[in-house]
Amino acid sequence: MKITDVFKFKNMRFNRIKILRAITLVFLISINLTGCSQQNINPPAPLYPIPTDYQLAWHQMEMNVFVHFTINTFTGKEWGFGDESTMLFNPDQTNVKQWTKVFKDAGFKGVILTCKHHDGFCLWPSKYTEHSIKNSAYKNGKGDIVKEMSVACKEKDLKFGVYVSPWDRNNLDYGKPAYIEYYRNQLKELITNYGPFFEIWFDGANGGDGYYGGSREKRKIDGATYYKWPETIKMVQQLLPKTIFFSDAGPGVRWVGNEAGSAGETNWHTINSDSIYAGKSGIEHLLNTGSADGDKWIPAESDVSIRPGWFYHKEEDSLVKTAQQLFEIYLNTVGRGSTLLLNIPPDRRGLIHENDVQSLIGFRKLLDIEFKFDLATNASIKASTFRGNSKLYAPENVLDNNSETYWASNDNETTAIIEITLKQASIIKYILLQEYIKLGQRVKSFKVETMVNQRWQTLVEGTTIGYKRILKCKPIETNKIKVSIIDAKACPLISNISLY
Ligand code: FUL
Repeated sequence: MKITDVFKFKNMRFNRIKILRAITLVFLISINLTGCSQQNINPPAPLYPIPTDYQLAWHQMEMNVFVHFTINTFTGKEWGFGDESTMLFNPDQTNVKQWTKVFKDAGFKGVILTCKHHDGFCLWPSKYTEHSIKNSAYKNGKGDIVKEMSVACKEKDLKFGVYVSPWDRNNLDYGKPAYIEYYRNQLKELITNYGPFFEIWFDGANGGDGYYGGSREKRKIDGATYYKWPETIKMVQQLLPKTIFFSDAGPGVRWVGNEAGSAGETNWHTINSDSIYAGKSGIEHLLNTGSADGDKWIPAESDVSIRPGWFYHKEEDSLVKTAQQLFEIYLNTVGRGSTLLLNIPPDRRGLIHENDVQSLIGFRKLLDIEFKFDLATNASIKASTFRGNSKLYAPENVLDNNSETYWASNDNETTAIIEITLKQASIIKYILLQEYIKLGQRVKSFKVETMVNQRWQTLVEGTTIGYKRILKCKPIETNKIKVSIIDAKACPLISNISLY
């Protein structure tokens, strides 16, 4: 071999090493540090129906307050007949700032005020009726509770919504087409003077009899057709495009089917809307669970009162739900993917009663103690699969405290296992799971296991997860948790797992 050949050979070897290095570099770049592929993986397709932006914002509110306040507060009734003297309404120490402080301190995000209950009395000086606050003793007829509340909510950064009872036992025209005009005028009046509202409550109740401008008779309406809801909703939507409409049938959110603060353990945010309407009886179970094959996104709202009645009654002062009872309600509503609408009625002074305040302070304390520290923070996590091995869908996303990121499986996979290993063994009492519902609700069945003496033991089992699921378990010390998705409508997307 000539000396020049030796150099050529050496150069060839050198070039080969360079090429090899370059290939290795490209390979290393193509995988990230956690071993995930960086390739462009298609995101999961939405599984319709999916929530609108404002329904999503409503889910995220989680806890709102209902405020029932009217002449009933002064007569001791729950359903006023409609013939009560307007002068009876006189909450002479009213301080709505006390209400909003109590609500805000307890962690509520929005307030829905009964501007008009079934007795027809209006808490604002409506120009369409004399049966209102303008003819009451309150501030000599110069008061306006709806105004006061809309201002106080804004000051405390609470969203404001209204309840306007369709059933009106005072109005002469109730049951006739003219009343629908009256009702719509009142809605417009409220929206123009006090809007925007995050939610409007259309109550389906109708007990028949009433004062009705003096006729004192029974008036039954056909709940499916009388109110002409589609047109009323269209009218409101033109003025307030982002308002959530509550009724048994939505279209924004649905009634949960009971007033006990109990959402379905199986709770689909979807339901078939053509089979339901506000006030339809016999559909309570359906409303409670929703349906997996529902064609509309109409999630459940759980309305329940802190007291036995919706309105304040002195004899119920000792019957205010305790902090522990409120906490259980929280687990059975928010913990089952529903929004809690807790009624906290002002008393005859126009203040939230001391007993209610004490319960709410205790409730807040319990929430803060029980959910103080997420034990899954800094844990390590792995999954049996993740979408295209892409970092975008890696299991780490469920621990990153970011509701916009999520773990996902591949399209054809509807079962999967996620395993979390804590830095050190800790006592676990609650498991919190959240689906990435922006792309639809998917999980039909899951279980959570824990490692005890080197063996997996089932801790809890469930059906739906949805926006949020909190499962209480027997306190157990462990450093390993396994979440198995057993069945799903399409590839599951989990945005959060927390352990407390
Ligand atoms: C029901 C009404 O009849 C009650 O009085 C209360 O307002 C509750 C929230 O809805 O349908």
